[in-house]
Amino acid sequence: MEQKAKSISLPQIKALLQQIRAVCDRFNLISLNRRLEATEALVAENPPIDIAVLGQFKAGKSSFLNSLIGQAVLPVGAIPVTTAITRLQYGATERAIIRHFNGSITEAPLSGIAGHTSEAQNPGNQKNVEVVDIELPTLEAYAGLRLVDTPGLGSVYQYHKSTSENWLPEVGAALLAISADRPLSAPDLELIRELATHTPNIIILLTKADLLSEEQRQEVIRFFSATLQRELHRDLPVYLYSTKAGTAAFKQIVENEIIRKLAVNRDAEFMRILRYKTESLVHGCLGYLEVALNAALQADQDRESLRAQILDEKVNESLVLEELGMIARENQRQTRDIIQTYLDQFRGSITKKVIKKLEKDMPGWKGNLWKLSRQYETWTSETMTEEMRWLSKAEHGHFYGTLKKAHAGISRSLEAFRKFLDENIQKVLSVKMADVEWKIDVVEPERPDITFSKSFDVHLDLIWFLIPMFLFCKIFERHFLQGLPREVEKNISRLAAQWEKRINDAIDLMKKQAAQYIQEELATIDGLLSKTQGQTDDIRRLISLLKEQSNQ
Ligand SMILES: Nc1nc2c(ncn2[C@@H]2O[C@H](COP(=O)(O)OP(=O)(O)OP(=O)(O)O)[C@@H](O)[C@H]2O)c(=O)[nH]1
Ligand SMILES: [Mg+2]
Repeated sequence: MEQKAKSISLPQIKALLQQIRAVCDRFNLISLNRRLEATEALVAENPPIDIAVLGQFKAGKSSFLNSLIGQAVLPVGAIPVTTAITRLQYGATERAIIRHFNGSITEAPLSGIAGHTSEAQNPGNQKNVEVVDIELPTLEAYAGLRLVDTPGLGSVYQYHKSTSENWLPEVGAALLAISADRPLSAPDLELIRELATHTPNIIILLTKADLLSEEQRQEVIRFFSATLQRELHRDLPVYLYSTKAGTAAFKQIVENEIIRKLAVNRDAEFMRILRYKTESLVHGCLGYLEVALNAALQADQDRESLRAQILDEKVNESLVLEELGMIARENQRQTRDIIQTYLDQFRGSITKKVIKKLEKDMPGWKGNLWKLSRQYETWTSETMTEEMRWLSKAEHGHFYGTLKKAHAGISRSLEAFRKFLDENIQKVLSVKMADVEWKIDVVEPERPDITFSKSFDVHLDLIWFLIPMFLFCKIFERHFLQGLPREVEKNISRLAAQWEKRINDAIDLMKKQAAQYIQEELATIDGLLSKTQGQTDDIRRLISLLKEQSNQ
């Protein structure tokens, strides 16, 4: 991980952090928030590297730091003492700055810091101290670093533990203080695991080394190494320390090999820590995204199965649409016949009527065959139009048979579909659908505009100049009269065709309306079932984006 992390530049880190921020916000990953904030602050502020001394209570953390800086600044004692995070860093003048949770900042003399950082003088941190910053001119060699004293873990004071744990995301390098007389407890291992998400620099500081013989020390170190390998599969450097005996030698080693190394390479080390934290955040974020992905996949699967249960074979869109089409077609096929058969019964009476009328009107017509023909044409057109209009107006109520049948069929089919759908929804989602009235309107067709013209088959009139009318007048009159039954039949047939078209159009309209009901209803249900749809792809996209950007 460290190897790969080196390739990420500061702009890439910034981009990744933004990405992680977006993911955290979107999926409400509160647990990553604190770490993310801390890392964002590192990028924004470029603060000194925090070398934190952490560990169980009474491990000798504060004593170690006092020894390291050569000044008894931090309160120490035989009972749990340190109660607030205390940072030591270089400053031109000696001073202590007390930062409170409410944002207020006060200064205190160095001799008075125990009033803020010790359990005895600030019990339960009732003074609301967030952090105490101590500046010492003697720390000039460590400029760019901060030595951080933390409240001990495992004591009766739970908030000591939470104070230190809350602060962990800030850690740059961790010195895990373990008292030589209590080598590597289970909570220490836990702490190492936790630290590994925050820093690449974890060092074990075996304190109170004076309590052990040289042989025992080596034994403890071997024990550390074996346990760490077994439990965490890793090696960690172990340093010995004692504030009671041989301190100078221990101190020199710690200074040279830990502190000074970080001070000299401060910028490179800072970047290394930043990369590590960012990579670790990516890792954490990916972990959550995998969970989110699984949940979304599960939801997709559930949704698919819900969908399949709701839209089973009884609630099948294409089948019901086909059925509607069939009902419509079946009725449309019969429309013409029904109308035609009904109208045919009027053929005889209308024929009789128009023959009578022609017989009455024709004698008044004058002129040659051409003129006669024109008059006959006009007469026929007008008479038929009037007859058909009357017929249409008086009888159209009888044309609606198929329209009514189609309406009944389509309505029935719709009702059945709706019933099955509702039943399935109730069964699968335990939701009772609101009663919706799926009413198919019967749109009464408009009456056709009945105007009939041109009705001649043979254009005798084209040869009118060859025919002397005084001889043939009667013959033509007979011819015209004989043509009338055919005219009536033709016009009735046209009327039937016009009505057929209108009625079948109306049936089509009903079918479309029904289909629309069904499609809209199914789309609504699909919409309900797919509220989270797209999540899966989206999460996959985020995962690959994060992996790509972080070279993971
Ligand atoms: N024998 C021995 N005792 C030590 C050493 N360092 C510290 N002590 C003792 O260990 C006790 C605890 O020391 P502290 O420095 O207060 O320990 P701490 O880890 O800061 O404790 P908390 O702040 O309460 O977590 C004190 O009584 C010290 O005298 C050491 O090197 N050798
Ligand atoms: Mg302490």
